[in-house]
Parts: sequence; structure tokens; C-alpha cells
Amino acid sequence: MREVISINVGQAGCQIGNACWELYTQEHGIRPDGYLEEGLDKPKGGGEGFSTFFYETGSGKYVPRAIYVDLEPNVIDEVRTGTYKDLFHPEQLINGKEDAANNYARGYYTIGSTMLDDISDRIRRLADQCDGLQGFLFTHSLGGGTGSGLGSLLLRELSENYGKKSKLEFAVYPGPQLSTSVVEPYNTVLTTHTTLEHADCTFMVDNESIYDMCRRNLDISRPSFKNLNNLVAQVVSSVTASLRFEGSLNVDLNEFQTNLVPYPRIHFPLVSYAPILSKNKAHHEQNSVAEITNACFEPGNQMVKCNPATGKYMASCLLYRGDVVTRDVQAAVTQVKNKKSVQMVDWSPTGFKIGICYEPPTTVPDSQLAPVDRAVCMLSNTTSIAEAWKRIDAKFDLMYEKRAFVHWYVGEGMEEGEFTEAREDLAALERDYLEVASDSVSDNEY
Ligand SMILES: Nc1nc2c(ncn2[C@@H]2O[C@H](COP(=O)(O)OP(=O)(O)OP(=O)(O)O)[C@@H](O)[C@H]2O)c(=O)[nH]1
Ligand SMILES: [Mg+2]
Repeated sequence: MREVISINVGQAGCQIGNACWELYTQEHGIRPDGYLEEGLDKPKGGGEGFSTFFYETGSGKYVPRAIYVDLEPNVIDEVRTGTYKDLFHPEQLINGKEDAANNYARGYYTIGSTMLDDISDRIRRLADQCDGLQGFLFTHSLGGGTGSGLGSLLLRELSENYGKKSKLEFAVYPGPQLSTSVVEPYNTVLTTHTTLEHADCTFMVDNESIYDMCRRNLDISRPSFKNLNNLVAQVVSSVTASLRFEGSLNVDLNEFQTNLVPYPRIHFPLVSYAPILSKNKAHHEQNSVAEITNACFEPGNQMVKCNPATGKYMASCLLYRGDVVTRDVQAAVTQVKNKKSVQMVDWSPTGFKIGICYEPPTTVPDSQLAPVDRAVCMLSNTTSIAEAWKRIDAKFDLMYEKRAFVHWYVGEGMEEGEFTEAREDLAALERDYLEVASDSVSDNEY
């Protein structure tokens, strides 16, 4: 068995966690109380795949291998009293009394550190139940105090305690429509710097992109976090489907990762997803393999705002779900490779790695997403994602030039040097991306 433990940190992390577990339980035929739906004698999806994400108790109940952590009680109390309250063991839901007030330093140093031992214990207990723990799946925001600060602290701790076990994250990149504080650029830069060496692969979801998708594709005039999270959950589900379901063309996540991350720091693949159709438009669309594959190259289907046509691709993986045959995929990929906008770096073969999971996507009852027979999630390591760093770095600089808000961090035990160190690291990251994009021969110094 190759178990995965999910760790949801802070408001965004926990709420995205909620959307994911709602979707996973539905996909596997598990009721909100953890027992199988009527008529099933084992979870859906064939084989033992689901037990990478769930463990079974003596009474036949399925419990997520997951931990929820927040520094304040509200978000987690909603889990404790909500529809899924019986799904989780109370030990899996951990909260403190007082949040990090949008301050990375409170999440990392003062408040977060007081909870570290307790959280580590509970993760240890989950890990002890695994036969062959494969790794951790983290969800958190980059902009919140808990998500950024405590998230960093936990990732560092996992590195120390679990050595080489893989650590993947889904990280919410701040968008202007739903931003909750002015200091999000500080938190984002600080947490990116701290976790750069601890996370193996980070999938960013830019709230601005998903907000626009909800408005444009799903006709939701004022998208709520729940609307956004339902969309994020589809992506997380596609990425983890290969771990939870069995099938001959199912490619293991580890294999994708090997292909996607050519250098340890260059580990931020751009995620695209298609189709994103609202319930009332769905029957007017054909939704063929060629169409959904093509749609992944449209900016409107990307989870981060950037322009891949101006950058270069290092690697790309296409994860199909549902009614998809290899012949159609091969034809679609051949077409895509010929696109002018798809430029590969010259040191990497033009490889598109393909995975097919025959289990079709499903949608949760209150989602605006139309049910479809097939979908695709593309993970591509493109140099254009550096645009996201450029944007956040510029916002950081505007404030830091005036040392605005810095006293809040210093007041929580942080040294000002940490700001400059983090910012320099991000500048180095931007340069790393430029370097991998440059041609190996022509740009050589000698
Ligand atoms: N996609 C999405 N983004 C969220 C959600 N909740 C908050 N955010 C975003 O996350 C950032 C704020 O971070 P939070 O996760 O709320 O903060 P936190 O980790 O709880 O930290 P503190 O409250 O400061 O202790 C902002 O950019 C919000 O727009 C959510 O449910 N979904
Ligand atoms: Mg919070």
C-alpha cells in the first residue's frame, strides 16, 4: 500500500480540504458518515486504490487519512458540526484559540510553534497506521498567516521527521477580488522562501484565475469560496485519481513528478483543467478529447494567470479521466505539439506524458459544474509561471521600500533580515526560470 496523508492548514487549506473530501467520498461511494452507500459491498473505484486516502475501521467505516489544522476554531468548528462531522475522528481536527492575524510570523514563530508538538503527534499517529506511507498532500493559502506561517513550519517539520517522503502542495496564490489583507505579498514571499527546499512539487491556484472561471464559465456572478473550492477540488481529484483508482493506463503520481521537476527549485507546474462547463451550457458542447486537450492551452483554463506562449515548456503531463481512448489522445497530442505557441526548451525532449483513469469525473450536488463523460487536467512545467513570482515580488517591493507593516512581523520575533533574505531568494528563483529557458548553446558564455 502507498498511503498519502492530507494536511489542510488554515482557512483556505481546510475549506479546500472540505471540498476535496466531499468529492472523494462521492467518487468512492462513501456516505458523509463514512459508511458505504447502500448496495455497495466495497468502495467504488476497483482494487485497493481508495485505501491510499482512506483507512477502514473495525466497524466498516472509512476514515480519511487527513488532518485539519487552524490556529483559530471557527473554520474547524464548521467541520465538527457540518454534514461530514462523523467522517473524521475528533483527533484529526486540531485548532487553537487565536488566529495568526494575517501574519506569517505569528503562524511560524509565536503562536504556531506552540501547537507544533501536538500537530506532529497526530500526524505521527496517522503515519503509524500506514504500511508504506508514500507522502503528504498539503493544502494552504500563501497569503494567510496560518497557511503561510504554520504551513511552512509543518513542511519543515515533515522534512525533518519523514526525510525523503514526498511532499506535494496545493497553494492558494492571492487574487485581488478575495484578498483578505494587504500583507499577503509579504506572507507569500516569506512562505515560498521557507518551503522552497521542503516541498517537492507545488501546484499553485491563483484565486483570480478561478474567480474568473466561476464568473465566465459557470455563470456565477459573485463567486463564493465554496464555488472556487469546488473547482479546485476537481483539480486535486484529477491529480490524485491515479493514486485512488486502478487502471492499466493509470500513471502513478511519482512518475509524473519525476517528469515534471527537472531541478528541485523549478517545481511549480502550471495546472489547466477542461472542460469547465456550467450545467445549462453543457448539452450544447461536444467535449471531444481533441477539444478538451486544446482547451488546456487556452488561458481561460489555467489555474494561474500567465502566458505560456511567451515562455517555454520543460515537461507536460496530461491526466485524462472517463471515456477516453488512447488513439484519440495520441491524435490530440500530435496536434498540440504542432502549435506555434507550444515551445519546448531545447534540452528536454518534446514529451507529453499521458495518464488515463477510466473513472469519469463527478460533481457534488451544489456545484455549478456540469457532469461530463470525460475531462483532462494538464500539468505543465512552463517557464511562464515565473510571471506569478514577478507580480508578487513587485507588490512586496512597493511595501517593503517603505518598510510598511514590517513592525508587525518584528513584533512577533522576526528579524528584518528575513525579509531581505526571502526576497533575494525569490529574485534568484526568477533568474532560475530565465536560465532554464535560455538555449543551452547560443547563450553559453564560452
Ligand atoms: N480558494 C480559496 N481561497 C481562500 C479560502 N479562504 C481564504 N482564501 C484566501 O486565502 C487568503 C487568506 O488566507 P486564509 O487561508 O484565510 O488565512 P489563514 O491561513 O486562516 O491565516 P490567518 O487567518 O491569518 O490565521 C486570501 O488570499 C483569501 O482570498 C477558500 O476557502 N478558498
Ligand atoms: Mg484564518
